[in-house]
Amino acid sequence: MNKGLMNTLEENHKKIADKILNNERINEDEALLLYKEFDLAVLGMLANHIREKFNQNYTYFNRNIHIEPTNICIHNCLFCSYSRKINQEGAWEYSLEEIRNTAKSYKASGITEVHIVGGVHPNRTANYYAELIQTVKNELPDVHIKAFTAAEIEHMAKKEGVDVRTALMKLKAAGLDSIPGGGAEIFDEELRKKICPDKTDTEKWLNVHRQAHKLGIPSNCTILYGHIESYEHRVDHLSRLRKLQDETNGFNAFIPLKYRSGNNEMSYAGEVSTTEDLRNYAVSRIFLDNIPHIKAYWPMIGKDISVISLSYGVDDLDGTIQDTTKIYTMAGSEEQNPEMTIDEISSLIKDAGRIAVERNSIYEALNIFN
Ligand code: V47
Ligand code: SF4
Repeated sequence: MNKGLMNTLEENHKKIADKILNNERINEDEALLLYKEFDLAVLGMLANHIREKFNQNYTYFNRNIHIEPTNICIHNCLFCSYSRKINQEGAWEYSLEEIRNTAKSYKASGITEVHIVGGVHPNRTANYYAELIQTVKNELPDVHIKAFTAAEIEHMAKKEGVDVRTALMKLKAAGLDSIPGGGAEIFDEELRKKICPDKTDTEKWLNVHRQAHKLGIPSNCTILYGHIESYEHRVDHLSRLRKLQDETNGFNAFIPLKYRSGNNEMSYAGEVSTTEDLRNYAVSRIFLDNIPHIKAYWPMIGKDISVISLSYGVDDLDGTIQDTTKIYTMAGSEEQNPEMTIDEISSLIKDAGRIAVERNSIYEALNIFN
């Protein structure tokens, strides 16, 4: 780290910076100070130190598509712009045949991952979703299937009348390879009641991921930030994730999801600034010293901020997407048709001074773009 910059730090800030540079774990109080008192330039340098310890100068992406089987959802998350009730205008529900045809249309496309997430449908069981996975896998046998948030898994197990572990085993037998990080929102129980009152609770979310990791199914994790939470809430959230990772080591990536305020019941909260996004990426990178990757999900945050985030701890930009997801389009993201070619995504990364690496879903390098 830049010596001149280090010399300008106050004594207690210097102690924390030294700890980070010596690769020592920081505690919750220290993380709070990072959020509240540290200069963004200092945070960037500290986060970059950890980022390069884990991932050198590499920045990862993959070739992926999303399938969103339905937006019909039993829950009522106030930040959601996407869900509908049965028969409500704007609701969709694809049949297995339609999903088969979608998968078929990507046979020769070079994609390596299908990300499948939708609303928590009132009637769908674990057996139905196992069939859905099998349907996609039959068409795309070599493609990694990352599917279903903990909220969907919890509900499909209940509908099937089985426990979460049994549901996960059924999904795995059908071809599930990993689980995405959605549904975590914010773990603080009081705040969770305010923004997603009837959603899968914190302990259940953590338990789905714990059970998955124990079965050898890796997963991602997220936070929904930039609404009505405080820095204390964010640190508590990160801390619960770090604890679970100490126990299971099953998380591949952490994805901070910025609250987007378009067309939902929390629009009054507005959106946080770009500086706040960068601060959040940096503190997450520093605090989560046991999760190898920090992802900027570009359809949510936009291409421009994603590229800047590579200097604030981020080492992964998700994928090419091919205009297959609507969650953030409906919440007012600037990326209304999220799609990037390999050329475009690798050039963005190279322009930021990083080495672009096309990865598979478990972060093995497939192609390096120098
Ligand atoms: O759980 C919903 C979030 C999540 C809004 O694991 C919103 O690789 C911001 O988890 N503003 C689903 N966020 C998406 C998700 C995800 C996305 C990309 C990659 C991965 C991965 C996971 O979207 C939900 C919720 O937290 N969300 N509405 C909104 N208005
Ligand atoms: Fe349903 Fe997910 Fe939207 Fe919540 S965020 S209402 S669980 S689709």
